Amino acid sequence: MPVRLLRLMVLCVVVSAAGALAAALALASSSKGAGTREGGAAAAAVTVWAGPPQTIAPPHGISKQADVLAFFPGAVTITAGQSVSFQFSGFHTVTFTGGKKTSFITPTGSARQPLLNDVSGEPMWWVGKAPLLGLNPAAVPQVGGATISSVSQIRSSGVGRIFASGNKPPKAYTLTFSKPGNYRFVCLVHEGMRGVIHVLPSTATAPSPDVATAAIKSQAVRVIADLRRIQSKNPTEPRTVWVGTGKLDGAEVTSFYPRRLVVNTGDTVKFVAHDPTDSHTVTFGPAAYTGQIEKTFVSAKGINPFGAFPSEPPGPPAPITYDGANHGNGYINSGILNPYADRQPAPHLIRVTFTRPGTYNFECVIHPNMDGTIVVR
Ligand SMILES: [Cu+2]
Repeated sequence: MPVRLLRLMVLCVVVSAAGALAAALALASSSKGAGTREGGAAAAAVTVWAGPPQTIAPPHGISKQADVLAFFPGAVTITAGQSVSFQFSGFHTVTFTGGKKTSFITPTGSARQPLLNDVSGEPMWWVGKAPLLGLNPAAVPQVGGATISSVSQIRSSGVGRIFASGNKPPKAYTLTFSKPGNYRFVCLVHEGMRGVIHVLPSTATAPSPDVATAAIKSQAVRVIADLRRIQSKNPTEPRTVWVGTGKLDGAEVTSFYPRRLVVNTGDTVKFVAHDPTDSHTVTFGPAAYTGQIEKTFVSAKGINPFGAFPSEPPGPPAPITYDGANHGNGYINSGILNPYADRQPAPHLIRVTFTRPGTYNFECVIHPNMDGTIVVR
C-alpha cells in the first residue's frame, strides 16, 4: 500500500468506545416552552450533551446497540459572558479547533511497526512497513482554560476525562464565552459530530435555556424515529453483511446486519461499511484472540495493529480465501473500515470466500458486543 494511502487511511480513523445507548430517549422533564430573558441578567449555564442525553429515558424497543453520535443540541445561542456546560455520554470530546484540522489517531513519529507474528509464526505484512499508531497527544488532556474569547482560540475537553471517569459520568466541561462570535466545535473521535455556539453581544437578549431544552427534545424525537427505521433493516443483496448501520445525523446501531448468515461452501460474502458516522472492523478468529485485540485496541501503547490494519497485504481488491485456519488460528481482519467511502481512499468493504464447512464467529474490535456468525454448509 502506498505510504500516502496508508496515512490517509490512518488519519481518517475514528474510534468509539461508546457502545450502547445507555441513555433514555424520551425527555423526562417537559419543557416549559421558549422564552427570553433580559439582556445582562445572570443566566444559568446552558447544557449541551456530547452523545445521547442521560436526562432522557430509553424508549421501549430501541436496540441495546443503538447510539447517537451527535451533540444535543447541535446549535445554541447565548450572550457574551454566559457559560455552556458540556456533559458526556460516550467516548467524545468537545473541541474548538481554532480552524485547524486535528485527528484522533495519528502515526507516532516515523517509527514503524515492530516484529509481530501471527499464530503460525509468520510476521504480519505491516511489520517494518506501517507506522506506529497512537492517540493524538493533543486529544487527551484538557486544552486551554475555562474561558474562550475568540474563534481562533483552541479549547478542548480532551478524552482524558472519559478515561478517568471509570463507571461514573465524566466530569462536565464548562466554558465561558466572553466575546460575541460563532464558535464551531467538533468531537475529535467522531468526524461527523459538529456543533456551534452562537454568542451574541452581552447587551442582546438571549433565548431562555428552555429553548435549548426544547431543541434537545425535538432532536431526540427525530433520532428515535431514525433508529426505529434503521435498526430492523437488512441488506437486500444476497451474501451481504452490513457492518453497522446509521444515519448522517448521528443515529447508529453498532451491530452486523444480519448477525448470522448461512452460506454454502465456496460462497463469497461481502462485508460492507453501512454506518456513515462511525468506523468498524470485521475480525475473524477465536473469541479469546479477537477479544484480546478488542481489549487492547486503544491502550497506553497506542493502537493495536492487529485491530487497525487489514490482515492481508495490500493489493488489487480480491476476496480473502478463508478455511478457518488462516494465520494459524482463523484470524483475518478487514482493518478499520472507512465510513466515508466517497471521500477517502481507505477500505470500505472486504470479501471473504468460505472454502470449508463450519461455524465462524467474527466481531468488530472497536465496539463492545458487535458480533456475528457465518455458518458455512
Ligand atoms: Cu464497530
